[in-house]
Amino acid sequence: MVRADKGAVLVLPADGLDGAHEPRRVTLDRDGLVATDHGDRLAPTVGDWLRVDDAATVLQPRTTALVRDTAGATSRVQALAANIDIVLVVEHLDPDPQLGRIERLLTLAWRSGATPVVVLTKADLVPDPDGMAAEVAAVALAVDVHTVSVPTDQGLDALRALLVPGATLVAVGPSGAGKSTLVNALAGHDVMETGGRRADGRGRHTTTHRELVPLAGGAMLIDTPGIRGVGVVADAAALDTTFADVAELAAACRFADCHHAGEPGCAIQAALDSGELAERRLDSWRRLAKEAAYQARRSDVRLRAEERDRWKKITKEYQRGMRGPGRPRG
Ligand SMILES: Nc1nc2c(ncn2[C@@H]2O[C@H](COP(=O)(O)OP(=O)(O)O)[C@@H](O)[C@H]2O)c(=O)[nH]1
Ligand SMILES: [Mg+2]
Ligand SMILES: [Zn+2]
Repeated sequence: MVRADKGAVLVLPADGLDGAHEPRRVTLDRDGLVATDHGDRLAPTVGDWLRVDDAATVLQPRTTALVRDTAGATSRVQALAANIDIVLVVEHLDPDPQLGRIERLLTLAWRSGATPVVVLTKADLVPDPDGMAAEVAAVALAVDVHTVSVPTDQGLDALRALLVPGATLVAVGPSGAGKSTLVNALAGHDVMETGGRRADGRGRHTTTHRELVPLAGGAMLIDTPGIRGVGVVADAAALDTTFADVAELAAACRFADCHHAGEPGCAIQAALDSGELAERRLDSWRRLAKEAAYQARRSDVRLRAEERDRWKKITKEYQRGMRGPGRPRG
């Protein structure tokens, strides 16, 4: 599916992903859901494959999914993009990149099952982009970090190399980072509106929807609006990957349940003291771990509530069955 469009989604045929085809509308049910082969119903998202025929529209299983936690008393996750191969974590060099935000988006990216790549934009606006990239690389463990500038075409070839036929890339990052500008540069023409002044002078244009852009070479790019304070979906494995250094230290603490708050034999405290681990990095990890734990608890509450509702329904149906259809009571 290419994008959502008021109760419908726009889809392209599998053989029409060359950037030269017009998408067609497929209507959804009233709740905006479609059936899956497993009998449940899900909201389709950008990057999803739908099997469309006269009888039904069926959502195909996802290989990867970028999901975020939605606000609310009980947890629900929302899929931001599906079947992606690479998550471009886009952050500007000017103003200064925010390391905590990059760590948050890397956790989101690792959780998706796709490979994250960090893209630092606006290299033309700072005197030492490489030095800044090295600082970011120090917190983006095992992740490629690219610096780019669209006006000077700097660093873009490294990203073009990722656009192999069939590959799907999604750009995430704060509003104003330059995601849409990057998508346009990689597409070779303007497909997304960017934050520059609008021709009619009515302020800035920012991306408000997620959209899949099929490229002439056979790759696909998904642009997203700036995701504000995205909830990290509980995933200890993703956190351990993003913060492999912290996880490794924690595993070396004397007590397995060490809170790293002054206990004897705390490897994290030792690393802080020696300067091997930055206080900022530890705080960032703590914050995300706390959010993940909170999210996991809410998700438990939701699962229990769903299970209860399911049993209520089954019990009711069973009782109705015992009475028999339409048989008068008493
Ligand atoms: N100097 C410079 N400006 C850029 C670059 N990339 C994007 N911009 C500007 O940054 C602003 C926000 O870009 P936009 O692509 O809309 O950001 P988005 O919200 O992440 O999609 C626009 O005014 C762009 O022209 C870059 O590499 N260099
Ligand atoms: Mg945009
Ligand atoms: Zn410890």
